Amino acid sequence: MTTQTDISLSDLRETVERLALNMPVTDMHTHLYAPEFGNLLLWGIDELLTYHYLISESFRWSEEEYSHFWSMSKREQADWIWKLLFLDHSPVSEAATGFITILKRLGFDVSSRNLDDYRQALEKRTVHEQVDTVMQIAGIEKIVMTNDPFDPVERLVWQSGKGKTDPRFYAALRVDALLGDWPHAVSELQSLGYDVQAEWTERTKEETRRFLSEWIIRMDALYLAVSMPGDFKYPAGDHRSKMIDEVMIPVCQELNIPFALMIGVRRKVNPSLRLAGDMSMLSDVSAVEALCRRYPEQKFLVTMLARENQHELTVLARKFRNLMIFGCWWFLHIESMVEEMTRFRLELLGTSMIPQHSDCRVFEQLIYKWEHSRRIIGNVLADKYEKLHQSGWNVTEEEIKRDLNDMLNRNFWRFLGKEQ
Ligand code: HDL
Ligand code: ZN
Repeated sequence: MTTQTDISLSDLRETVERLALNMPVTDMHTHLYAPEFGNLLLWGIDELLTYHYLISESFRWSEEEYSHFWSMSKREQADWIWKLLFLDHSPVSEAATGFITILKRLGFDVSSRNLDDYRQALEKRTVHEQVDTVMQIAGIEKIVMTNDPFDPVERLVWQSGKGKTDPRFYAALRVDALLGDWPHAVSELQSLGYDVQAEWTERTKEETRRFLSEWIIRMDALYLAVSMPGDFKYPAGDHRSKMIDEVMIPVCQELNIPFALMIGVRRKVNPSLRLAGDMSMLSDVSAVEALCRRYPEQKFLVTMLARENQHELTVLARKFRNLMIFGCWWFLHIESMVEEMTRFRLELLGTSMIPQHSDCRVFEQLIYKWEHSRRIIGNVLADKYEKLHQSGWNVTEEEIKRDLNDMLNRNFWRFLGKEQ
């Protein structure tokens, strides 16, 4: 029995915060790429400022023509956003404050507000240096990418065999079009040499399963992922239900990987905003319930986008051990929602959930998305430990580390059957 380090009540909160800030993390859903993916890996000041979250927030302050904005260079767009969201108005939104957190943690003089100084400092760095620096600052040990074989640029990287070069980066196969845009998926699959038709024939099912299996194996994908609008109903006898039942679940079971469902996005409600034009919508938790009940041996990673679905989804996770809820997704990745969701998830599930993923698109975002979340997760945990302490249950430093490691790493790897 190792000596457990008792902690006094007065030191408890500081100890939890320190451990929460320093626990290495597996970030199990991001849009980041390993350096081998070239320009798919976004980093640096202009990419950070033109993050789609900041684009939509900027347009609230401007009558600028959307088309004129999109005709600007990346640097001109970044200058426009910097003026509107940082100089003309205080950067108090989560994404704007996040940019300031990044500047600070990269060691820049935030008070100078000199964008060109920040740009010049980063322009002296290589992408490999920046990846190493940012992962070290943010305390990120492993990153799961979002990988799309229908993206011709990305496909080339995999076909060249360079996709799995960096051991810190893992793949997740993302196949929204198979569920949400079948006609497009058919033409893509045909162009890749799969014998599929729009009609739901046995051959088409067999070939679509072959496509998924071959890419999961090529990428060594940790899970199969889809995002869907909140109108997802299951079972429904529609294309989505047939694709899930007759193609996706069989492949996940054959290759023993989880199926990740990200539910509640309504795409392109304002097409002029492009990637920034998506919206959240209420979803039907009973669809997840039906899947978990129908496939008790299949592991489901699930996150939903509407705040209103979160409590019911958390209660559902109490009913199905093959359901692992994860993250505060997208519009929920704001401090107030991370606080609210982490608190009731802990109160309903204990530490048997994955409280956060970053969803980063630009590499340095790891710094703020994780620092803000770590502080909140630590603070909520400290509240719970203090309550235990007052009843005479004194958590030790080793137990705090265990709990944090479960939520920030091991729950994910254990759910994959790949205990780290
Ligand atoms: O579909 C998704 O995975 C979402 O995370 C979208 O990529 C969204 O644009 C996003 O970046 N959210 O954070
Ligand atoms: Zn995402």
